Amino acid sequence: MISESQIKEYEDYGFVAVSHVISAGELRDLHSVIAENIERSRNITENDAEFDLEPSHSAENPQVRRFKTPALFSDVFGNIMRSSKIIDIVEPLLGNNGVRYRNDKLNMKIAEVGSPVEWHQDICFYPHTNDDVLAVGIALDDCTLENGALQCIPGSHKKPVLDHHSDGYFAGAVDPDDPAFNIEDAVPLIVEAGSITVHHGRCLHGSAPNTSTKPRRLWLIEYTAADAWPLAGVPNYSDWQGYLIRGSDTTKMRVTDHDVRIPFPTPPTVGSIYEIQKQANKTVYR
Ligand SMILES: O=C(O)CCC(=O)C(=O)O
Repeated sequence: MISESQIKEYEDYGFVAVSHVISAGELRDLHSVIAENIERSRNITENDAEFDLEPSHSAENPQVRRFKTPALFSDVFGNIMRSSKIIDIVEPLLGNNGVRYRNDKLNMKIAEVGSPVEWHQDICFYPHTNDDVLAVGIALDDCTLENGALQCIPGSHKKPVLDHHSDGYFAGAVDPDDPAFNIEDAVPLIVEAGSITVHHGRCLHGSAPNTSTKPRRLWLIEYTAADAWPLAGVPNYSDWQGYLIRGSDTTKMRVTDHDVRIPFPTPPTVGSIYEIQKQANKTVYR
């Protein structure tokens, strides 16, 4: 459950952490699905529908940077994605307008290797008719500054959305020299394994490389209000209906006035966020 003061924190800052949501048994099950999939990744040499690989990945030393949509590939992940304990937290944060799953990904941040994620606002990747869009981060390891904890800028969700284009292409990252971006304002979300974080789709966030000897696995699940429609269209309407988790299905769209640019034209390096951000001219971590 989420308390009134945590809801207020989310509204004021654009992010909130909730402790002890995932049990030790669930963590064990999630870790064991991950271990099986890392074994499977030994046969993979290129990014595909399930795996995004670190540049140093090999069959001998498998290094998966991201598992794509584990909630759709694994019941262990899928059951948690749909569980009441997560949806009860998310529902009020989406304004009690229903809850729809959008996408999920498990960012692995391997010890001493894990790639950074440049600063961005998620809604720029998938603008919707309203901005009741958020991401839940389920900490599968303790998240620390050294292993690349997610960092957020408080209040950024209430400010104008920043430019995420470079050289005329969508680059999925803000220019660190943008006068509206100040990394000094960043707050690291230091949480224990089993805790969750929630950040608003407009919240500016990023994370540094993992320089520690411990992994930082963060499973991010994106949810939207049931009446938020993706401006890029719905690729498969029956999947879309199946992704409604709470509330009633509707073909009505709620439109609010917001200022997001469409993420086109796509850059030549299209793919996951790590590939898209290669398009950015200036970055914080590279
Ligand atoms: O894994 C992280 O630290 C952040 C990931 C993120 O923001 C994203 O994948 O959109």
